[in-house]
Amino acid sequence: MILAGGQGSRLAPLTQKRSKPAVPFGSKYRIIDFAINNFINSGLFGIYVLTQYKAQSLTEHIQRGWRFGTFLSDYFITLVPAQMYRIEELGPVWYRGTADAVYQNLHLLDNNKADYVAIFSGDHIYKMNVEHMIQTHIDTRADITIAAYPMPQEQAHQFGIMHVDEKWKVTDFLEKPANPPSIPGQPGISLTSMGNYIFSRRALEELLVTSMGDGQDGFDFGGDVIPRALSDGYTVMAYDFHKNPIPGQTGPNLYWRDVGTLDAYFEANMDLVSVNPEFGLYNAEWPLRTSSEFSPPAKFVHESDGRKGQAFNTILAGGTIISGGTVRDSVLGRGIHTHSYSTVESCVLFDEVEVGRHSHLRRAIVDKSVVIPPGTKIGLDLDEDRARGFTVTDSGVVVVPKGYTF
Ligand code: ADQ
Ligand code: ADP
Repeated sequence: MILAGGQGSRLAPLTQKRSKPAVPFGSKYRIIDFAINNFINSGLFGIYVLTQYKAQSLTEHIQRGWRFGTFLSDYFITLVPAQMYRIEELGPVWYRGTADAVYQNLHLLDNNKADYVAIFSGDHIYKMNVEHMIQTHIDTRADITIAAYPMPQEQAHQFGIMHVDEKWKVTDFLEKPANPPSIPGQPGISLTSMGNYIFSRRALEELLVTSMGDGQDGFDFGGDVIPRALSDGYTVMAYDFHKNPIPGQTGPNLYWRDVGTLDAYFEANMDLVSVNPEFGLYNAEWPLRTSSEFSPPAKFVHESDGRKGQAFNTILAGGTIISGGTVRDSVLGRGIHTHSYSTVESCVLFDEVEVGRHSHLRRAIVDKSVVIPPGTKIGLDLDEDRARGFTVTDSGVVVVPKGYTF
């Protein structure tokens, strides 16, 4: 099960019309693609995607791009919007939180005779061999296994924090504590929950029925179900993400990003166009699939009068035309058209953005379907950008919302 109902309000305006997992990332991907690829590359082919908030874009992306064969009934990616299956018991409520989203769909487990259930967040950029985590869960005879990522203490207050013993058995779980405690023996480092869980089926059913039934402490895994599992004596293990083996990749698995803020989102995109990215897109043993849409080949146009269409340290997708202008250090989606004498530097352009002649864009994120008129400057005078109603982040990244008209 992939939890994909998150609002992602700190990513606004990119999430004004779509949920966080549907936000484009890295030219042709959507954030949710990384979670789905983790499941598929781990040999897990029965996938439910639980959606709620502004799900239309996500729904269309999954329907268009992610389909298995039609005759193998246990190979599926199925969208599960909130649909009040428990209205008689709960009244007319949507998913009240992450655990409630699963609780309201527990009947799906009966369709699949599942012994173990992987419940993963659809919000993060990373590679993870889920099969290895499941095997570890089985080997340690855990009821619940939580993926764990060590992180500097000062950044950890936005996450669930685990205390573990020497065998990484979880002894305490604190959801977003103001002062995150450090791992015993490793001062300054906290062990954070990645929001990815393996549950043994019996434990999942028992815990959801007791904790969602009273709803005393909320309806989330981090805030409610995991603390209750500990107090009720279930075996909860932490799984060391750094030891997660990815085929075709050597050394510890280090890359996991929440991209929950515009600055984090921007930096993660810029990493992809650095000379040696931390996150590799080109590992043939860990293919990163996404919806394949028809688009013509990308084209670079060099005019005989010397106008060069050129791009450096840039990734771009089909249908893009770089005509007589320069693009550098940028992430371009599908169907971008940049015109002569334009400069695009350190930008993230979503699909169908047109950059007019003599325009200059620097450190900007431009959402889908925006026509930038000739001679426009974005990211050069931040006061002017604010006056136009653009979002300007703490680090000075300018965000132009979807469909903005100048
Ligand atoms: P949060 O970051 O607060 O903490 P949350 O908002 O609960 O995460 O979202 C987790 C996942 O569930 C996301 O993928 C989101 O899209 C999805 N989601 C949220 N609300 C949903 C709903 N009502 N229905 C369906 N899906 C929903 C969690 C944990 C922390 C952990 C961090 C790691 O609670 O302990 O550290 O994730 O990022
Ligand atoms: P994205 O920008 O994420 O690529 P699309 O432009 O493909 O999304 O839109 C996906 C779907 O989302 C559309 O078919 C439409 O139904 C819905 N949608 C997008 N924007 C709006 C809006 N402003 N109001 C209502 N629905 C919208």
